[in-house]
Amino acid sequence: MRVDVVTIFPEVFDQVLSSSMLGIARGKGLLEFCAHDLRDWAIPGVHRQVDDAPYGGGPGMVMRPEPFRAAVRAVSALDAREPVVVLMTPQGVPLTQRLVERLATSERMLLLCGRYEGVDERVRGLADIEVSIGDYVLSGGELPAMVLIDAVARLLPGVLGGEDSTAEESFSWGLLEYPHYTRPASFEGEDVPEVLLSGDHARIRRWRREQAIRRTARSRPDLLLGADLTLDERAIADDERSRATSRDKEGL
Ligand code: JFE
Repeated sequence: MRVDVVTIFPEVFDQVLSSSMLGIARGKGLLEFCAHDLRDWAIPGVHRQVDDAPYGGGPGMVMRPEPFRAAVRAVSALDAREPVVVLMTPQGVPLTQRLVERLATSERMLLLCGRYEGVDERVRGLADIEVSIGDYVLSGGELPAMVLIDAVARLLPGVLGGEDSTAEESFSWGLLEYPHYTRPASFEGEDVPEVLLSGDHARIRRWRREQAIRRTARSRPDLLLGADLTLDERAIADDERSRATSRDKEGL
């Protein structure tokens, strides 16, 4: 996959994208990445301006549409593949694993990062999709773009076992992960659950599934609406919810 980013801070990507998994993916040629400076397409003048005051008044600055328009044209033309153009914004659709999986099947992405109070409304027309990484306001689109690249890159075939995870993931789809343990078997009085040392793989599988359901019921009950649970598993989830309710009543 090829990923291009348009930003006024291209240098912040280089460090993150050369480290760890992303660096290895690039080294293997599975991920091509290029960050472009939006100011290369700034309004001509000494200040290389990319922003201006908002029409209608109000605080802060808004990013002008012309540099983004010119950048999308020029960067798109650097490769024959047609990119999926993604605008990072708090007003976008939420980034979910399902959306990450869909984006991972594309050959090319072009990510647009704003700053200041955001972008002129006409920049939205350049994008195929607007994506938010969560309901909090960051100072620009660069961190969201890095989050998106990381989430997509680890799914690319050959990157980090980007294929063989399917069996385990379908087992727990829509649930939080079960608890993991490694050595030592006993740590400051906390022991690894006996079941994991038993060698009884059917029992381990049942225990992990139950733990995943209980965790999800505790921290993310909203996810249970979309999860495929048996009647017995629904009962486990309800049990965990009633424990939460009695904790609440006791003020804990
Ligand atoms: C930009 C900003 C004031 C935004 C209400 C460009 N998930 C997510 N959180 N924050 C962003 C994305 C994000 C993305 C792009 C951005 C924030 N800002 C800052 C300032 C109001 C804003 O929108 C500018």
